[in-house]
Amino acid sequence: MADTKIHRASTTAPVNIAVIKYWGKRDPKLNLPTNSSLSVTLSQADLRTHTTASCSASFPAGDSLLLNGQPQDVSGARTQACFRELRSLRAKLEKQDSRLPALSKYPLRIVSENNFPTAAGLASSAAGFAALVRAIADLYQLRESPMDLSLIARQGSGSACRSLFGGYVMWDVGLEASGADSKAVQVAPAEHWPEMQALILVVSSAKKGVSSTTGMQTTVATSSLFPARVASVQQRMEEMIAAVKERDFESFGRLTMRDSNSFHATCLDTEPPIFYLNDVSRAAIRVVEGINAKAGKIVAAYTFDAGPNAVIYFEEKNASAVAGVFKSRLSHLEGWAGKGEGVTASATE
Ligand code: 2P0
Repeated sequence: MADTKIHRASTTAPVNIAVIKYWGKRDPKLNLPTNSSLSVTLSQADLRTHTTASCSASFPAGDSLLLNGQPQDVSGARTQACFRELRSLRAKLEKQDSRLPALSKYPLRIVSENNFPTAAGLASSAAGFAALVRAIADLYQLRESPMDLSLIARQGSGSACRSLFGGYVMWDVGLEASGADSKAVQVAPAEHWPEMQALILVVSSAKKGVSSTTGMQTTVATSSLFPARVASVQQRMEEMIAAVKERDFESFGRLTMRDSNSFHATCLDTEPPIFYLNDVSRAAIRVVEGINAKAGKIVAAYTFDAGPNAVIYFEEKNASAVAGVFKSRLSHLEGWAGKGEGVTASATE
């Protein structure tokens, strides 16, 4: 009898915010980076993508994807690469066991919801592709590990490979031209550093002006500062891993802020220049500088992705000195007052 059943699996994936940034591809087709990166996974209670993948022989031909209720184009090379790799792993299982339904041949229907602004520099593509890959892998009952799946998610969006794990996650630059070793690994689980918190200042939920993909390609092609950044990032990576392992917040914070500034410096050095930070972002930097000066040490660390929103890391014991000060200082600024909102996320889970 024909299989007309609807097969379905649902999952969620968290947002990750890099403290050592990915910016630059050595292979744009395979999303192979120019340097390793490291991120902190945010709590899914606050920021996450929820995705349901279904497939059925009874669906009309063609794969589809709905994001926040809007149909998305799935014909792009990145989405296609994810679908192709996952189908091929499922087809292998079906070949080994002929009793399995031929899900690899059925049209896929993906439905995703973000509980945060899409494409506003809040790593939406990271959680989005990670959830898409995991939902289809679950639907297909694949046995691949999160590390194996990270190789697939990376092809959807580079930073997505880091959203398949909780805690502190490194994406290894890898050496191979095939990309087979450019995967994500967990450096430490969330429980390792439960004191870590993140305050997210949503300065603007508008879609960003220059997409990360275009921006980083232009930086690689035109910035003379960029090679210096790549040359220094590996050393910073090693120091960051040590800081996480030792729960050394001062080193973690110093390296986080240095790396964010180095990344935005290469953006400004790009032709034409890319401005992700705005006046509210710069005000947030000054507030962090003030908090740290008052404490006499680094108790708060800012980082900015491809947009003006700030993520401030701090330890729970300094919550009132950091989150409290932010709320009182920034509330008078235009762009923050009214539409600005702060989300305090437990940094990891
Ligand atoms: C990061 N960003 O490490 C850096 C910091 C933005 C600034 O990863 O082209 O959306 O899809 O591989 O992953 C954003 O880049 O780029 C990003 P693609 P992606 O989080």
